[in-house]
Amino acid sequence: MSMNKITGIVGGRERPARMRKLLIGALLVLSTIGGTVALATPQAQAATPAATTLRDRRGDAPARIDLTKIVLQRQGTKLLVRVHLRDAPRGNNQGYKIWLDSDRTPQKAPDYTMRWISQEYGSGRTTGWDVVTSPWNPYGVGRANLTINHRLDYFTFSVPMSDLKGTRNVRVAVSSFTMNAYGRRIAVDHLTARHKFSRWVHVASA
Ligand SMILES: [Ca+2]
Ligand SMILES: [Ca+2]
Repeated sequence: MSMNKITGIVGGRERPARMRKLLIGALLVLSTIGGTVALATPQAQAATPAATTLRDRRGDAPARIDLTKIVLQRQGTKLLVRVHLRDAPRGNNQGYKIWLDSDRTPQKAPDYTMRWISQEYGSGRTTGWDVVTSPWNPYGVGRANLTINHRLDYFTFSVPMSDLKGTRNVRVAVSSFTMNAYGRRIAVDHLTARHKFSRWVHVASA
């Protein structure tokens, strides 16, 4: 019992040291990136726009693909796109597609897409509403990362702002679907409607 207590205390005291190590590691990583360090200054943080929530009707699709809200938020050098569902996605029979349109490009079509289908995810540039793929990755060759919260009902893509070509405002379209054993869609939900963009959302200051 006493050993457990001592271990607990030592563990508690050790934690700040470990945190410091992690912070130093993070700073080293940041300093190697070079140009992006400027974004970590207090001025730049103060200018970061607040999170924006875009809502979709609740109950218009099966729970695991039922989009309820999409939250867009700049975080340093990344844009976070968090997709909230009525229930946590599980299993292999769900797919999610997200498109981003930047205000810095003249085309009305999307510029960038992220997708998570079954166990695979990818991201990249678009041709119309399709992702530009490579022979090595049929889901795209962009640099967005996926974080899945299996316990809670959301997942998050983080997109490097550098992939968005200096965009100040983005708009987003989202769709989700369930598939049968042959990969055929059997239910679909869209953020409001198919291939319909949200309003423009401010994500970066000049
Ligand atoms: Ca919905
Ligand atoms: Ca909907």
